[in-house]
Amino acid sequence: MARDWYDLFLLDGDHAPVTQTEPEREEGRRGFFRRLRANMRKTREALAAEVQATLFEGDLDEQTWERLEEALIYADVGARTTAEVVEKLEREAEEGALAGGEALTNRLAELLAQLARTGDDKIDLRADPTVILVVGVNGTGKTTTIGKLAWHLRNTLDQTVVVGAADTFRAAAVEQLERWGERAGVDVVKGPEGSDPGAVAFDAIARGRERGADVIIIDTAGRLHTQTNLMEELTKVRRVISKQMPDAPHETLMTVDATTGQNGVRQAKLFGEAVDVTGIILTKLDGTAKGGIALAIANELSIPVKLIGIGEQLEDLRPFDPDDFARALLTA
Ligand SMILES: Nc1nc2c(ncn2[C@@H]2O[C@H](COP(=O)(O)OP(=O)(O)OP(=O)(O)O)[C@@H](O)[C@H]2O)c(=O)[nH]1
Ligand SMILES: [Mg+2]
Repeated sequence: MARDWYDLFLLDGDHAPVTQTEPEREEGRRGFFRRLRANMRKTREALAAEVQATLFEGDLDEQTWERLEEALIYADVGARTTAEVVEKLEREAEEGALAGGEALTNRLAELLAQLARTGDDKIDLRADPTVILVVGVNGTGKTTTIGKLAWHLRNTLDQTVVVGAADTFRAAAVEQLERWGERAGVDVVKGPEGSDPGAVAFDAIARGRERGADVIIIDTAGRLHTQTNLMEELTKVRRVISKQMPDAPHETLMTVDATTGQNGVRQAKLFGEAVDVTGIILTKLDGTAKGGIALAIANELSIPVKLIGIGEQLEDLRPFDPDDFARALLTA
């Protein structure tokens, strides 16, 4: 069943944060899945209908597998991932291991999830404090995601959070983060407009340490992976952080907008080279019929997808669970 927040974060023994009973957690997980299915409606309607039509009707022949491949590629599952999965499914079907549309659909979901699963998809919060740097292309959802993440850390896991507004490019960016800070009940550290983003990151970490914060999250200005000078600026922010705290940033999370499709894979590669991205947050999955991109990214990059955004509400940021995700896309 779905991963919840307690499954995503690794916390040390002093924080025994699970305040819910097992049945409450189960209920929460079921709720997660229902909402995931509902919000992924666009992809599900496009993909599940086609998969059902292909796997439930008529004989399995060459055309079946071609049509299935087309449907998966249309949903942006990616050519490589699609080919791997369909080939396996075809082989297993020929061996007679899978009888009927339902068995085939379930197995397809399983195979997709297997490819998308990486061993290392937790967020380790055991460092004291843990520093999380958030990067990504303009408008991909960095600031709102930080707001939601801070809210969950504080309200679900009882963590003390300080957020650094190192997007010093626009005054509106700092105000946006401050509004989120108020909503989440966390401190926001800012500098004057146009100040050096590295200096703000430095101050945020200093303040976080002073206050005994558990987690410090640094927001950065959006930039294109092709803007060399801005990518260098990001490398510098990262360097300032590591100088101040040797193992930091403990996580560098990158937001990727799912509606940009395969371009997101390219963005992630280049950001990864500049700042050693340790996890992807795939946003706006609710707004696309091409939600298969989550599976392509998870399989084709060696960077795990840790969180997904499936809408604009607080509950719409959640841990990524490949099994649930594949099932939510394929079952009508
Ligand atoms: N539908 C939907 N909208 C989202 C999601 N995540 C973020 N958004 C919206 O995307 C828009 C941009 O989000 P921001 O958080 O400002 O993006 P940003 O990366 O900080 O942008 P810059 O700082 O300008 O680079 C906002 O309107 C968000 O509400 C999501 O998962 N689903
Ligand atoms: Mg922003």
